[in-house]
Amino acid sequence: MASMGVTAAVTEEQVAFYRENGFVQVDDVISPATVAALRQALDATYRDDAGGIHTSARDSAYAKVLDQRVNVWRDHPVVREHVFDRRLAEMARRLAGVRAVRLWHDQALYKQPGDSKPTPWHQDLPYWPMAEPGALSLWLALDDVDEHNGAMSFVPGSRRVGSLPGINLVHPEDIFAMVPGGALAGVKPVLCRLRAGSCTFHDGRTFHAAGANHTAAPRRAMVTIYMPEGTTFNDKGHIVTDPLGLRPGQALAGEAFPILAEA
Ligand SMILES: O=C(O)CCC(=O)C(=O)O
Repeated sequence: MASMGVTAAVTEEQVAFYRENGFVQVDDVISPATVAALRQALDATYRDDAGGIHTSARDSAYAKVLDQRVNVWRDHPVVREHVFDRRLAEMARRLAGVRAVRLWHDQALYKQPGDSKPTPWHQDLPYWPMAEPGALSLWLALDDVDEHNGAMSFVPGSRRVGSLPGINLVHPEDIFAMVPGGALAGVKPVLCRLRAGSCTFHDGRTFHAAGANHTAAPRRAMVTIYMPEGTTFNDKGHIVTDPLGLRPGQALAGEAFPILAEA
């Protein structure tokens, strides 16, 4: 795939920003040609209902929040090439400050036009069967995103409150009401408007949300989730680990969770 005009690495400033705030925006990480190739691959996957695990029926309440397909890399070489991109994984490794990162899973996240619903404020780690924190997501915009079509917002520093109960994404609880001692009172969320080909990284404990898609076109995002090497299974049920028969305390490792970057 073409790689002209793309950001090669995160800067020291971006690493420092991520460490302080738990998220960071990195512009132009993939080329327009790669954006086009990923759009084509994912649009075909959605159109043909083939590729990755489709997590909900198309007409379900959840699909109005997120029309999600998990681990598309297993079925689509173009997506695999993107997910296995060492340069992107190296950015994640440096932000996390670890020796190596493995793939947890990828996910295509479409907000379909029509009766689109916002993604409520939540953390990701409570949904993941991981005993340790540190996993982070690369949320890649495949369309320009802003407040009209589901751009993401993040609460700076919110990962410091730790891992709270998982939020129901269809009938959401108020996550801010769960924060001990009102620790985030007065902290303003940051909306990240992105051009297609730009991305954000966020820690699994960082509070984030996205508006509904009020436009006539899908909002297409491709997410790669990295976890520090050595992250262990905590026995929580999850679509990715349920078929694997893992024991609590066992490292999430091996073919299902390949190493994507190491120092
Ligand atoms: O794309 C969205 O609207 C939400 C994405 C999200 O919550 C995530 O990537 O963790």
